[in-house]
Amino acid sequence: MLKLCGFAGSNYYNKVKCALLEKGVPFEEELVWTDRSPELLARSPLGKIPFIETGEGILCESQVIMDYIESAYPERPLIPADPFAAAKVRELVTFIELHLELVARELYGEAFFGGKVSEEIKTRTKKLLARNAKAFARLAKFSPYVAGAEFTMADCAALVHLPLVSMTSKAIYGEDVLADLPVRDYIKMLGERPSVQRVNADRKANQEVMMNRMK
Ligand SMILES: N[C@@H](CCC(=O)N[C@@H](CS)C(=O)NCC(=O)O)C(=O)O
Repeated sequence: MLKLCGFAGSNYYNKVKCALLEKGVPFEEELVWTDRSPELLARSPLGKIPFIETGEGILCESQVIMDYIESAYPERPLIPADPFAAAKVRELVTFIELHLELVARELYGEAFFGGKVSEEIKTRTKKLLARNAKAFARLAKFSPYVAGAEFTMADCAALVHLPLVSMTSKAIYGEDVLADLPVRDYIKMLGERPSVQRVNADRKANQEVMMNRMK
């Protein structure tokens, strides 16, 4: 059986978990914190989570894991069969992660963990986020799913990353960089899915554990 390793407070972990649940792939979870221990680095070369254990070995990088799951378990696909439509879904995932989540990540230290981010980084990130959010608005469909009529792996990504980007920009700049998009209604709609309810419940429980560890 596949083993998903990491912690449920992580957005990248939850993207993979959402896909496994949506597809009905049996899996177990192992709670792994990112402690940079030699044991962790032996399993995940950068000490990042998530990674998965398969019968053939370990895989890291959430999008690689998503693609592996998709080809190893083709039932209940999260990507269209048509090559161009499939590429449009992957384009959205890349766009959300590279141009929104990774940019906002520069600010997480201050937004969520009591740290301080330099004014220089805040100014640079603000410009980038504003530009990238406008570009994302040109790509995203929200009709009703982020890539169009079907639930796809892009929704697994949007579900976990977009609220973080909104929360971060609100915390640091006092305004939601995604305010012009129907993110709130979209996330509410996704919240009706059993997979999303499980992901959210486990995330909340894990976040409490995480906060207690940090005390
Ligand atoms: N590109 C990676 C990003 C994963 C990632 O950033 N994970 C975070 C948790 S949300 C992590 O492991 N952080 C610890 C670290 O960077 O040392 C993926 O898609 O899996």
